[in-house]
Amino acid sequence: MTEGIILKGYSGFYYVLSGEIVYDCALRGRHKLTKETFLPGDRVRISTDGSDRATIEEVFPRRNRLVRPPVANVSLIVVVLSQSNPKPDLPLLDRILVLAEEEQIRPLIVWSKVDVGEPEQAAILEAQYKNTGYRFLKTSAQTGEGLDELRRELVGETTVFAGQSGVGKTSIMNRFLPEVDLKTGSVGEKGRGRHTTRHIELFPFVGGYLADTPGFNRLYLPGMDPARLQYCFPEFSPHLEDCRFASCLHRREPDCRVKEAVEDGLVGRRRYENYLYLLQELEEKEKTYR
Ligand SMILES: Nc1nc2c(ncn2[C@@H]2O[C@H](COP(=O)(O)OP(=O)(O)OP(=O)(O)O)[C@@H](O)[C@H]2O)c(=O)[nH]1
Ligand SMILES: [Mg+2]
Ligand SMILES: [Zn+2]
Repeated sequence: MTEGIILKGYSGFYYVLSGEIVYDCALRGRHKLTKETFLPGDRVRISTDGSDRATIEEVFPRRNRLVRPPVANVSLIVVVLSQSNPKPDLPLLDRILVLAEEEQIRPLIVWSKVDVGEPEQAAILEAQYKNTGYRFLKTSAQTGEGLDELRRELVGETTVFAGQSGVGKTSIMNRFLPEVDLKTGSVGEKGRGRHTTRHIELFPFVGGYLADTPGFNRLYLPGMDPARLQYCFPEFSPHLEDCRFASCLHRREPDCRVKEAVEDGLVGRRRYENYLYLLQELEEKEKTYR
């Protein structure tokens, strides 16, 4: 018996890394019957017969799981925003950040393509995130700028690269894993550059793992209590206790300290507007399911 991590699954079989060896694994009978799916990132116990084939005997409890991409035990989400083309989609970024907060995954925001973009525009957008505590890094897969700094952030982490299609997620990963040579696309070209990345696989890297994600331009929040949304905006937290009403959702209630913080420039206005938008979306979802 030995322990390992699922790197990739394919029609009922799994590649499991244990030590230096990648085992080709089938499931033990009872796991085949339960419809539960195992994901890249799952920690497992396997039995081997001395060859490179093995059987998954047991799956350990997960710390978390993402639906998109389907990966378990994620500790870091690198959200990639292009400083050039495609234009940064802040509502999408905020959705990913809310998801990360909900799943207790540390987010790191990476500006890509800084060799071609406009730093002034990036700085304006970044100002929206003051007092969030989120870190921003600048990178270019073209020139290599910022990649050493990014690599240091990835040590020991199970990292998912997320963000719009065409921002350069796969290009960054290829700089880190040149031997893998993942397929990249080009922005704007018909049929290419859009969702070039399809398969989910974890790649060992600096003591942790990296997963690429097919770009998405739409992301729905999971069903969550609308009252929890405020806690997914870290820059709100110093103000939440001081609103007049304990039940304040920071919308039209009087004496709302969050709204004051927006007026005082302590909370980014676009962040606040995205909060209101997501709040409404969650409330509508609640109505439909009730
Ligand atoms: N100038 C410049 N172009 C880049 C950079 N990184 C990526 N690109 C280009 O941007 C395009 C898209 O890059 P990808 O790495 O495929 O983007 P992606 O985020 O993986 O896209 P999806 O897989 O569709 O989600 C390609 O044409 C890349 O050559 C960069 O740092 N600088
Ligand atoms: Mg890609
Ligand atoms: Zn309030």
